[in-house]
This record gives sequence, structure tokens and C-alpha cells, in this order.
Amino acid sequence: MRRPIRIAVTGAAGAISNNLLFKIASGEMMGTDQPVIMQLIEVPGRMEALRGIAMELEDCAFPLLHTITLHDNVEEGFENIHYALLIGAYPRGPGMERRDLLEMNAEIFARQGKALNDFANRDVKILVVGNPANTNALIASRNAPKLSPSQFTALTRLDHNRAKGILANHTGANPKNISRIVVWGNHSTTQYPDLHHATILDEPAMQQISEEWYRSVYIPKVQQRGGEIIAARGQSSAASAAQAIVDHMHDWVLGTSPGEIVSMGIFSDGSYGIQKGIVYSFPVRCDYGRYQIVKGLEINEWGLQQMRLTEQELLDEKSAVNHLLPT
Ligand code: NAX
Repeated sequence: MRRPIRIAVTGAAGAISNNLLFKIASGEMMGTDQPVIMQLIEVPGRMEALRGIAMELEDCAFPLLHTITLHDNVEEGFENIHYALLIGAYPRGPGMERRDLLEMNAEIFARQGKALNDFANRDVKILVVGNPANTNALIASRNAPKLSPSQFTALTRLDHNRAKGILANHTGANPKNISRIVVWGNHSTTQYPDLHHATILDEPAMQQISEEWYRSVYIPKVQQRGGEIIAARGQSSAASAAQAIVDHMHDWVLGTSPGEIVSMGIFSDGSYGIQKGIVYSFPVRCDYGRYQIVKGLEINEWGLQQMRLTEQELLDEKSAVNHLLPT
């Protein structure tokens, strides 16, 4: 048996975590031969609920669950961790402007960045889920000068999985036969779900759907899926978000399947003309615990416009929090 790895989860008593923690403990994320130590973090007022979840985890008697520790602060919770799943965030309340949400969360993610810098393992891999995820990842990274920006990622795998699921449903294909979907940009309604490189049973996906359906039905549906779920359920996506977190971390750590492309929010290195210094969703492949942007995909003029639109939103988010970023 391998040595246990330490995984911190913030927002550990929330809806996503309620689905996620059991998957992690069962080995679905890091492999069925990898024991885990879970360092679960909540705000002080939710510690009792967190204790309840810890009891449920214990009651599953998962062979891979080595230890659970509970924390009401990130400084203790991030001690010696190898992985950080930053899910807890300040929720958008009625009448709150996007700028207010950005500022409230900037404080949370600045503190978390500093705590990662000071207490986590030097090789820690970080996934930011709490919204606005891309810009929160940027803030955390800027507050962690000892860590490389490449250690910080944001979740756009839910958008990627949605793009695959909705295409599978429309064409009647099995999701396992759909490959090379790309979601570009922000985890928001400006994201660009791109099917121009995608295949269904190794044939180009764009030849199996109409351009009209792609542009006027499919893209808005993927972009607005989060809102559609809130309207139907009265709550935001939780189980599918947990699955996307598992998929993102699994592929980052254990590798993508041969030939496959997945979407990850990562710091732009200037690829495809996207400005450096923002966290943007790119097509990547992972191997040996590292991700690499898939280069050389051909993008048409219309696609480039979509990519620029979502880039602009991220640049605007960045300038809204710029005064809070350390220089
Ligand atoms: P919940 O409100 O159910 O749970 C959030 C939990 O985080 C709460 O228990 C709260 O006490 C805790 N929390 C808040 N601030 C904290 C802090 N500073 N430290 C530790 N814990 C803290 O929300 P849930 O449905 O679990 O969603 C969590 C976040 O994920 C939200 O910001 C949501 O917008 C975001 N999402 C992001 C997605 C993505 O694809 N990037 C998709 C799903 C989800 O909407």
C-alpha cells in the first residue's frame, strides 16, 4: 500500500462536498490503491455540520480513508497538504453586484493563497471551484509567491462534461465515444464550448450536427446550464460538480487517456493569443502529474471572436480586483 496523501477541502460541509468527499474516500479520484488523509475546513459556524459529515465518512468504513481532521481555519487546515480543493466561497446574495462578489471572495482567496504559501507542501496541486473560480485562482496564486502559478487551476471540467453530455444526448452517441471537446475561457456564460476539433466515433462532430443547432441551441444551452439547473432544482449543481472535480484531479494526477483532450482553467502562457496573467480554460493533456496546453488547433474567425469575448470578461474581472492584488 502507498503512503497516504493529504487532501484539504474548504467548504467541506457544503452541497458539493457532501457528494465529493465520499467519492474521494472510495478511491475514485486518486486511485483505488491510494490512501488519503482528509483535512476538512469550514467556517466556525458550520463545524457542527462538518462533524456530522465526518461521522458519516467514518461509518462507511472506507479502507482508503486513513484519517479525517476538522479545521475552522485554513492556516491549520492546509498544513503539509499535497492537494487543495478550494470549494467554499462567499455566495452571491440578492441585490449583490458581481463586483461585490469579486471583492468578498478576493479576501477569502487572498488568505487561502497566503496559507497555501506558508503551510502546504511545496508541490501542492490546487483546484479552485468557488466562484468566480478563474479569478479566485488568480488571486490565490498572486498571494502565494513561493508556489508556481502552474500549481493553481480552476474548475471548467463541469462545463466540459456538460458539453459532452448534451452532445451525446442530441446525437444518441455514448459519451465514451465523444472526444476532443474544448471549453475555452471563463467558467461563466461567456465560455466558448468548441466542437470544431471534437469527434464522435472518430468522425468529426461538426459533420454530424447542423451549424444552426450548434450556434443557436447548443452553445447557449451549455453556457446557461448552471442557471437552468438552479431554476429547476432551486439549488446549484452539486453532484455533477463533485464528479467534475473528481475528473479534473484524476486526470491531472493520473493522466488523460491517450489522444483525449480535457479543459482546465490554467494560467495563460500566451497560447492562442490569450493574454498572459489570467486563468483561462484551455485544451490540455496531462501526463506524470503535469498538464500541457494542446497547441496548433485551427480556430476559425468566429471561434476567435468567442475566445476573445470570454478573455475580455476575465480581463475585466482582473481589473475589478487589481487594487487587492499584491504587486
Ligand atoms: P454551499 O453553499 O452548499 O457550500 C459552501 C460551503 O462553503 C458552506 O458550508 C460555507 O460555510 C463554506 N464556506 C464559505 N466560506 C468559506 C471559507 N472561507 N472557508 C471555508 N469554508 C467556507 O455551496 P456549494 O453548492 O457547495 O458550492 C460551492 C461553490 O462552488 C460556490 O461558490 C459555487 O458558486 C461554486 N461552483 C462552482 C462550479 C464550477 O464549475 N467552478 C460549479 C458548481 C458550483 O456552482
